[in-house]
Amino acid sequence: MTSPSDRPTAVVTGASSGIGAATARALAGAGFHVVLGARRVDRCAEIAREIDGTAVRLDVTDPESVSAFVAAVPECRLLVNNAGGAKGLEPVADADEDAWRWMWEANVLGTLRMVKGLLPALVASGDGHIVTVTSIAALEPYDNGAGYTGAKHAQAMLHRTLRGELLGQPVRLTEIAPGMVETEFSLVRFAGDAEKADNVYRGLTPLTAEDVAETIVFAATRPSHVNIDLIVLKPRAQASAMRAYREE
Ligand code: 8X3
Repeated sequence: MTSPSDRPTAVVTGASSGIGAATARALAGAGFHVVLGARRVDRCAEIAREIDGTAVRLDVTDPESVSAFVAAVPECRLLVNNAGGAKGLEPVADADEDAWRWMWEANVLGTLRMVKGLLPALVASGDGHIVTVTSIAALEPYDNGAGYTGAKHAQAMLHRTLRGELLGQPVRLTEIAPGMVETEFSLVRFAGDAEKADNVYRGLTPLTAEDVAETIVFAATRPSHVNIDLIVLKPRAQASAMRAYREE
């Protein structure tokens, strides 16, 4: 695959919905050729048609899928590590090992695989940029969330380590750490239980996927010498992972 024009190429993982889909649209609006990767490639293809981008199937938990994806993307200026998520919300004493394993695979090893695969192209671009969507769960612990906060802390450490290791290389590194964003995130966390998912955002106005996408575009469109290290964004009604104000 080659870039269909002289637009710089941006890769967005987890691009079939939520923050990933909104970011793909926003980056296209900012002049990027966006390669959308996700397991649900049919949804990516619909968005790709809309924004003149490209859809490629991607499961970041599968090394072979990542290799095939990377082989289809010879040029890359911007990588947005957005794929990931949470499964479950229970005390450590009741932790489900399979859920923890998936969270590690999707958030940590998925990011590792994408970075390793696309780093040569990002360096070769002469002006590369890695944006990793972590979470406020990468900044603080919260009750019942150790599987997810542990994975997000590890993902953030991977990302932040690159900031030192890549010094002298033409690659910027931005971490985006959102709090409550109303997407499929909670539906996935609660295995499709819509009532539990809705309850997370009850009585307050959460961030939208577009709110997060706009911050990513802001970071990605600064001049090349400007590295936005970390953006933390939360709804006005949220002070921390465990403390929010809700209208009854
Ligand atoms: C999502 C935010 O607070 O549910 O990453 O962990 S939180």
